Formats: sequence, structure tokens, C-alpha cells
Amino acid sequence: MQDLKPLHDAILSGDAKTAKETTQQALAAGADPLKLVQEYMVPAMGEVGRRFECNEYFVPELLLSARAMKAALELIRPLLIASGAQPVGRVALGTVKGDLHDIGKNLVGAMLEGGGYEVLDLGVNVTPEQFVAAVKEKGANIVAMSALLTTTMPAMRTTVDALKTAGVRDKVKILIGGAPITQRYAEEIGADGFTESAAGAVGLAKKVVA
Ligand code: B12
Repeated sequence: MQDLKPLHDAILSGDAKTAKETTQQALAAGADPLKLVQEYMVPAMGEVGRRFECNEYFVPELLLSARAMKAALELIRPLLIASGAQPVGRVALGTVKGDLHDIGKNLVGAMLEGGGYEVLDLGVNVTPEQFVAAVKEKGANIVAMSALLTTTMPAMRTTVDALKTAGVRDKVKILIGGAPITQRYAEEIGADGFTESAAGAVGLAKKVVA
């Protein structure tokens, strides 16, 4: 396979145009789409997460990298489906009711997509009923909730309770995250997992489903 470091570097530097072009060229040359994701794109987003944690990258860099990742993924996703590779899981992802912060959520979504998950992005200000509907009507087997405000954290508990009331709690694994969220809080509300970073979301999803 041709050297695809430029794809890795384009995502790392948030260069959506080059990410797209490199992906297009690689696919035209017969590269394996799954390999592109696993060996170049996901590691690039992992490095983005690491740099953010070390304060080398800030929110604008994260957004640009997430956009570059999405641009490349748009070309790859249809091929993965066409090649018969089954999504490893279906995730209903959203920022909880009352909360409009979506940067972290979008990063988590891009990482999960890169990890082979089908992501149903419900957006921001997502009500418990919307999460329940995504499980019942769209067959999501993972619910992933994001909250950035201490005042909206309780909406996570309300959503867990709504899933129980709707009788679908045992059909899904629940992941939570966002700056104010802790492992302790996840345990307290009965969620299945928490990570501090988007980079850890794929590993976490795999762990809880296994
Ligand atoms: C950008 C920002 C905004 C933007 C949001 C733009 C957008 N499209 O998202 C705007 C300007 C709209 C905004 C509005 C407000 N904000 Co604001 N905002 C921020 C800021 C500066 C950065 C948040 C961010 O994007 N971080 C970067 C991302 C990448 O990090 P992240 O979201 O934490 O996500 C990472 C992890 O947490 C994890 N993760 C996130 N979600 C999930 C989910 C799962 C399942 C998993 C596994 C992992 C995971 O992965 C991500 C990547 O590693 C924070 C300060 C801060 N340092 O957090 C304040 C902050 C969150 N905001 C704050 C406040 C108060 C507000 C407002 C109430 C302000 C106001 N008076 O209007 C409003 C509320 C609006 C609302 N109803 O939501 C406070 C919250 C304080 C508190 N105790 O609750 C903060 C902490 C600022 C502060 N220090 O006071 N905000």
C-alpha cells in the first residue's frame, strides 16, 4: 500500500481538503478502506486527543481535526457498507436536555464512527424520550450521552430512568462523558461506562459491549 502518512498528518493538522484528496487517491489505488480508518485515521484522532490533553492543541484544532476526519470518513463509510463489513454496534449519541455544548459530543461521534460504529447523532438538547425512541425504533444498542454543565448532568440520570421505565434498559449499554462527569457519577446513576476523552470512547464501547 502507498505511504498514507499524509492522510494521518492531514487529520492531525485539521486539513480537510488534503484528508479528502489523499483518501480519494488511496481508494482509487485500491487501498483497503478499513485499513485506512484503523491504521491512519483513528491513530491521528488519538494523537489529536493526546495533544489536547497536554495543552498542545485547543478547541479550534480539535474542531478542524474532527472536520477533516469526517470529510475522509464520508468517502469511506459507503465502501465499508458495500464491502459487507457490519457495523460493530449502533450508538444513539446526544448532548442531554438543556445542554447545547456539542464539540466533545461530535468528537466522540467521529471517534466511534472511525472505530466502526454506526452513530445516530441525535444532536443537542436531547430529551430522555428521544433517547428511548432511538433505542426502540432505531435499534441502538449503545446510548452515549454528553453533558458539559453541572445543571444538565441530572438529565443523564433522568434518561437512565426513562430507559428503565420504557423496559429497554437491559437492551443497551449506557456511556456518559463531558467535562464535569466522573466515574463515580456514572456508577451513581447506573451507567455502564465513562471516559474522560473522546479517544477512549471506542475502547470503552468495546469493553462494555463485550
Ligand atoms: C465552548 C463552550 C461553550 C460554547 C459551546 C459551543 C458548542 N457548539 O459546543 C457556548 C458559547 C455555546 C457555551 C455556552 C454556555 N456555556 Co459553555 N463552555 C464552553 C467551553 C469553553 C469549552 C467546552 C468544550 O467544547 N470543550 C472541548 C471539548 C472537546 O471537551 P468536552 O466537551 O469536555 O469533551 C471531551 C470529554 O469530556 C469527552 N466527552 C464529552 N462528551 C462525551 C460523551 C461520552 C459518551 C464520552 C465517553 C466522552 C465524552 O470527550 C471529549 C473529547 O475528549 C467550556 C469550558 C471548558 N473548559 O470545558 C464552557 C463551560 C462548559 N460553559 C459553561 C457555561 C456556564 C455556559 C453557559 C451557561 C454560559 C451562559 N451564561 O450562557 C452556556 C450554556 C448554554 C447551554 N444551554 O448549553 C461553564 C459550565 C459551568 C458549570 N459548572 O456547569 C463552562 C465550564 C465554562 C466555565 N468555566 O464557567 N459554552
